[in-house]
Amino acid sequence: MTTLNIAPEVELALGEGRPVVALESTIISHGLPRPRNREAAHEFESILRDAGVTPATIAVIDGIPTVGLDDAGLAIIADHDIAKASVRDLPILMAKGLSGATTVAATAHIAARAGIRVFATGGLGGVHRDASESFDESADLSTLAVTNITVVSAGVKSVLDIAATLERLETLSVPVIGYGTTKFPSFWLTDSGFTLDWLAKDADEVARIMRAHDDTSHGQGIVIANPIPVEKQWDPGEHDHVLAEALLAAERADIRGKAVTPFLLGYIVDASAGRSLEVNLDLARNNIRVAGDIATAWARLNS
Ligand code: PSU
Ligand code: MN
Repeated sequence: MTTLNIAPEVELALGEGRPVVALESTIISHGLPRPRNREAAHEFESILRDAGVTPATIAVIDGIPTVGLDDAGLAIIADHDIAKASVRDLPILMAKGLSGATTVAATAHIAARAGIRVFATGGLGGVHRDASESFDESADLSTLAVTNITVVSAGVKSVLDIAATLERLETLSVPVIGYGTTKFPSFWLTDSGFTLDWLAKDADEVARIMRAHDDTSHGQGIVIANPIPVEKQWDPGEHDHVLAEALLAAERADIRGKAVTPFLLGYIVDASAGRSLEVNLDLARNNIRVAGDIATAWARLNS
């Protein structure tokens, strides 16, 4: 991408081999309600800066894929109604000079082009529950199959078919590694009931896996599954009940395509009177801290 706009501080950090973490913008524009989303965008960056890591929030601004947003850029993704952009939307936004918030797929794609190795998000997209009929599977998965980046996430949301999502990641040869545990989380909940084959005991071990992956992979990514601590998870009873309601509401309203995930997230925040939102913010912070540690370990390993 010749038209990539990389912020000077990000370019400098990458050039000097210092740690950089990419951050997603769809979580800000479509995943969190206003005005908390703008606070969150700034807070997410501060968590990294406080840890000596350079943040690179990614979005398309006026047609230019941008790596490292300034305050004006953050305001565009937080306060304006902009497109949710996956990888396939990038050339269209670019040609039309439009802005868009990048999904996990598009963020990973742009970050990798910029030479960033570590990326933090809330939850990955995956296979939807009705996928055998709707064919709705997030491009997050197909993109991670061809994009060498390490993504830290709290698993995938329980709105998805978690078993099918894990199967697809296996088929796509994307390693899924628990951070300090083999329990795979389901976003708001610490344990989805699915067990992973492998865990990494700390950030240094993840960095060593990344190095070995570079020698053996065909260019796919790595998923680090980082559960929220159990004392901070959403109440499982309320979770089950609100989730069932949200899935029914999406079906009744005949929501399809890229509107599905934002619809479910918005419904769940409202129906839980914001309790799910606090958990969402906590798990994102938690992922960002771990991504910062991994980026730091990666920089150390390569120094
Ligand atoms: N998970 C979240 N919050 C989000 C998303 C996922 O907890 O905002 C967003 C991410 O940007 C992810 C996208 O890449 O939803 C997946 O959308 P879809 O299911 O349409 O592929
Ligand atoms: Mn979809």
